[in-house]
Amino acid sequence: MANKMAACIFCKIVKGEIPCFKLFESDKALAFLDINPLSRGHALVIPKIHGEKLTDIPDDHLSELLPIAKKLAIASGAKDFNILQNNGRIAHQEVDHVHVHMIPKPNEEEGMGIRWPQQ
Ligand code: DGP
Repeated sequence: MANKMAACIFCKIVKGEIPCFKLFESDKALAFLDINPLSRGHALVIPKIHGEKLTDIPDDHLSELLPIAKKLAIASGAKDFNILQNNGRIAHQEVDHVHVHMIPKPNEEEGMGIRWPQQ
């Protein structure tokens, strides 16, 4: 486990060893923009403790993630959005540290109403 944490990209982001565009932080969770966004404002919400899959993280850390994703969805200004959480390679998980995607969808009438300057 110690080796996996040392090599984990998202653990390095939590420790400040790799930069990110931080959107929100609490004692147990961190949210930042996805480096390879599917849309403007695509954000990731992660527990600060390391765990590869949803089943590896205690409930009191998991329970923060969805409310943060909801705050980010509201803050993005997007009317429509996806919340995704992948577990395992067959389920398209690439980074082995639990993360929730918040992916704003373009508004057909107004275009993307995302308020964040980056991307
Ligand atoms: P998934 O397929 O669910 O494991 O998605 C992993 C996401 O993580 C993918 O959309 C790209 C993003 N990602 C990978 N490395 C980094 C990084 O170093 N910084 C940031 N901000 N995002 C990353």
